Amino acid sequence: MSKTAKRNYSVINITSLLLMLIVLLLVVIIILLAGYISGFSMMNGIAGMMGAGMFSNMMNGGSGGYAGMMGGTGSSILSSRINISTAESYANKSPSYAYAYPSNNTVLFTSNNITLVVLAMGVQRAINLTHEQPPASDSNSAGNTFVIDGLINPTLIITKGAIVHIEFINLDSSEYHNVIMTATGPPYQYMPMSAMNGIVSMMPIIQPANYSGGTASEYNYTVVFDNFGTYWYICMYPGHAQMGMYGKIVVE
Ligand SMILES: [Cu+2]
Repeated sequence: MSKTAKRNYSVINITSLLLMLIVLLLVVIIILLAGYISGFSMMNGIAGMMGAGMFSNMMNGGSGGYAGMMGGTGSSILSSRINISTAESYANKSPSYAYAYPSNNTVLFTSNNITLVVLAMGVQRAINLTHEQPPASDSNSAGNTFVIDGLINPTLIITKGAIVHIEFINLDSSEYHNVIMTATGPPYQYMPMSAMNGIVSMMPIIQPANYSGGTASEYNYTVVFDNFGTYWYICMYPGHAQMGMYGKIVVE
């Protein structure tokens, strides 16, 4: 009797913790979206809180807790602008240590210091840029995709302990996107909150590219995969991961 009660109590605690995280995430996403739309300059601090503080502390297993939220190293990693033509050239360019295999849609990384350029865009633009097809999981013609080293939503094979410098660029003409890493695989819901379970990295959702102005938004952050296993990179914008905007990461 008392055992059951105890178990229920701990389940409630975990549930409320998850709820708290979800609410916090939603609030930050909403504030960020509002900030980008209005060009509100205080976004530096909030982006920093999200990108450099809370989640990177969690992911590094830092004992700092929420100290990063106060530190605010945000401005140094806030999204910057990149020329669209430069960004598009990354669609078919790979570093020497990245071996892309179109036959099984896989990229093998042989370095333990990796620069990973992740481009976000609609599936048709991805096909036009890469001349490759998306995997079956993202066959929806209205879907959104990641382009990495010339492939669409490829499986990434990286070495345990590798330092991964992510350069995320939103090349979509109309949609907001981001890329986060998580241990939770598909299927994802419209609001992909299951991804919060086993979250490895987090970043703000960033605005679409300005094709008439010729620039796109870019956001950089670094992840270290310290454990063997399977992870996923996904877009947290509602509906995108559900429709297939994700790919697998194998750490071996
Ligand atoms: Cu997206």
